Amino acid sequence: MTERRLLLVNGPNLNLLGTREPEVYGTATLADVVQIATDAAASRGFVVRAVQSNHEGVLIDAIHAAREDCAGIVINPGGLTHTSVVLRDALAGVALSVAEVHISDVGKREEFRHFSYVADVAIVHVVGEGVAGYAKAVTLLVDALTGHAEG
Ligand code: CA2
Repeated sequence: MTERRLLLVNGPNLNLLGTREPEVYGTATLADVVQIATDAAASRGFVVRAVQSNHEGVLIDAIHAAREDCAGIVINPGGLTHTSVVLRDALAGVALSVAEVHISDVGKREEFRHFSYVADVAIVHVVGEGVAGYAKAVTLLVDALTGHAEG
């Protein structure tokens, strides 16, 4: 592993965090999410580069660029989780370790949220733990990258 950097990817509509649907997504903002992930990474000597976009191609370009200088990717693909073969192909194509995180418990919501195109290209899955789940995803991914044993 050459770089101690993670790419944090947040997909469509996650820029709205903290503005609507607090009963589903809580009251934290996207800026709070970036800080939570950054703090969790820093405690293990990693830095975070964060991207959020409502445009699939922007996310894919950021994932491709991560090949150059990132050790892994933490991603909440938003609704693209359930629809996007191209996002999945991008993640598989860069061959970096991936952590998938969802704020809500998608398995207990509508049927269409139960399937994830990303799930089987990710080595870490954190679902339904609110925005704290981003810290857990970062920690589990860094542990996997650095060979830290589960305990
Ligand atoms: O639970 C999650 O993190 C999701 O990835 C969030 C997506 C949803 O489509 C997935 O099924 C589960 C939606 C993100 C939209 O976030 C909003 C936040 C506040 C207000 C409106 C949308």
